[in-house]
Amino acid sequence: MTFDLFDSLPPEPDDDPTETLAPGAVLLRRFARDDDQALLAAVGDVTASAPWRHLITPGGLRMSVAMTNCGSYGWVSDRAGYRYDPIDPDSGLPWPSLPAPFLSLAARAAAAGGYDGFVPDACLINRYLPGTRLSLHQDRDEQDMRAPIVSVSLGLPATFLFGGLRRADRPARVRLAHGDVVVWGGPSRLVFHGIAPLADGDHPLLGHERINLTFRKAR
Ligand code: MD3
Ligand code: FE
Repeated sequence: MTFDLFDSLPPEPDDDPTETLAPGAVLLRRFARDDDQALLAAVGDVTASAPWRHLITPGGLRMSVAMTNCGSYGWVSDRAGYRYDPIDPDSGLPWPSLPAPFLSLAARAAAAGGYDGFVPDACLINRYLPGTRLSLHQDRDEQDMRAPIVSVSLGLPATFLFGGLRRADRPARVRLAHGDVVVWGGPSRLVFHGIAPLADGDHPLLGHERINLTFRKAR
């Protein structure tokens, strides 16, 4: 007998904006649409203080995703490893604080996904251009795995790769479009996941870019 995250899910209509992808993983389609301009203005404020950068993996490879952070902690990677750091290593200053529209959206989305009282202390912001990819990984640098991660997709659509609890589990493919929010908690908190190489396109607000926000409780 093998345990399969995708077993025993009831079928749901495709136009339902709320879809359970797996136990603990809830897709809220277009949930952030009405907030897109406020969210993107706040991303601009954050990147004015903490500019986009390409982190180096512990193995010495430059990530194709450009990243920055806001909140009390930022996720960083370098030759020494992965960690949450209260200081932006590029500036030597604390990361910009979480903008009000970020906190509001994260709390509303988490509640809609079944997590009341979610207060993130970190937001990793990822920027994709055509061809950018994010290889299969787990998010396991956070202290409290009972807290969910809330992700917000903006701009060009992406193919999200949604695997299982083992790296070798073959990932399902889920399209994430502008304004889509996913709440990842419970049994889905430690699944392997990634983003397939971004296809080119032209988004009315973001042109050739995709931006992803992930709200986390790091400590
Ligand atoms: C499932 N970001 O920042 S968002 C990441 O689109 C990350 O930039 C991707 O993976 C992106 O770590 C995917 C969806 C996502 C984010 C975090 C998760 C799915 C997750 C954590 C646990 C399980
Ligand atoms: Fe991740």
